[in-house]
Amino acid sequence: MADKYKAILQTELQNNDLPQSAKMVLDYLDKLKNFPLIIAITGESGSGKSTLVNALRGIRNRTEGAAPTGVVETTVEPTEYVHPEMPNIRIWDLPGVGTTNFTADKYLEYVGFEKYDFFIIVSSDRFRENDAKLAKEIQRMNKKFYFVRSKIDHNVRDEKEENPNFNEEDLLKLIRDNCTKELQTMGFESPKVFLASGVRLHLYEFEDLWKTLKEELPKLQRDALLLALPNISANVIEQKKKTLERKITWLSVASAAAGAAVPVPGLSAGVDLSIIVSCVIQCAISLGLTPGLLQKLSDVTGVSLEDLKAELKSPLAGVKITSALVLQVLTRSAAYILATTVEEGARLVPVIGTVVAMSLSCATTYKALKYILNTLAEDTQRVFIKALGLNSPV
Ligand SMILES: Nc1nc2c(ncn2[C@@H]2O[C@H](COP(=O)(O)OP(=O)(O)O)[C@@H](O)[C@H]2O)c(=O)[nH]1
Ligand SMILES: [Mg+2]
Repeated sequence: MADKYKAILQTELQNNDLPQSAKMVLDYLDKLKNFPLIIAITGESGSGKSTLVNALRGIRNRTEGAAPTGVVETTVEPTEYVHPEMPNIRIWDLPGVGTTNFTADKYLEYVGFEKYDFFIIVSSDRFRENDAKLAKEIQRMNKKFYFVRSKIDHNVRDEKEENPNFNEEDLLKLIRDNCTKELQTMGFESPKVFLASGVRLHLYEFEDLWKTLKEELPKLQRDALLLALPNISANVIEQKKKTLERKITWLSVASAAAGAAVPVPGLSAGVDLSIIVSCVIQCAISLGLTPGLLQKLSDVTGVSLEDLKAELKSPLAGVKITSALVLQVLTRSAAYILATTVEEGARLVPVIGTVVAMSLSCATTYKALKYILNTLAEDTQRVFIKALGLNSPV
């Protein structure tokens, strides 16, 4: 949590003004949820810009709501695509630099460069002069840019056809070195190029791009981007879990502080169920476990929805999350936690079934939430492996 908020919150808690503290935390979390991150995807026509826009939004080309893609340039003016689950993340599909007849400075003016947080310049073969001019102009405007060399899956496939014993690492190095050299001759001292495939984000170096963004973006944007990112690796899923864990900690404080007046049967009189429910929903969305997101994953990977669902163990995964369901799972998880925590378990729950009848402490609710998150994250890891297993790399 931002230090400023932390300090104020501490004071509020010391003064024991719980409703005020709850408001603080909720305001902060709201800010996090609504903090805008605006990404521009640019490059030559046909380089794979629109495909990358779709991949970042977790949807397949040519499905409903997807940015139009194809061999013919389809984007003639900047088009905004809102992330389907996180409306604060906006990805702009910009027209191909070469298609507009603008010089780099006029192009940037035309696309309204001020509003973007950073640019991704996509190229599917050589980086062209246009790309370099654009990058320099972006730099001159004090904005950040990243080079992405796309369609690497094609290069790998083509090379494999010609030489089945080829070494993928060698090929990737060759492509990377080539791109770097080109950009160096165009005046970039040590350009960073990320090799990627817009149709298979989990392969190659897309994760490295994300890691770089993580280091360079301000904290609020970093967390927003992480939670919106498709599950491209086990590591990304683990980091999502950690980020959500931090949110749970703060939401528990808020829930405990705000909930005093909203007692729910089975739950501590001091816990606000609506805050807990929205927290669980947010976890399911970020981890890609809502029915809609599982369907999209099935569309993107070609693995059937049934096969993906077979990997789910949490009763909150792949279903519509309601307050009643959350309460049920929460109390069941709490019973499990209390029963497996020797000291607490022995003292507090002689018979597991009675836990529903009694009130859960805020601390137990917090632990139960973390337990729920763990189970959801484990489901996500299994679904991720399943989704990749049948859709093996080229
Ligand atoms: N195999 C593969 N095809 C891609 C990739 N990126 C784009 N394409 C295909 O290349 C064509 C042009 O892509 P598009 O996203 O429309 O390019 P844009 O003009 O830069 O927006 C489309 O047919 C895409 O399906 C990629 O990384 N791998
Ligand atoms: Mg396009």
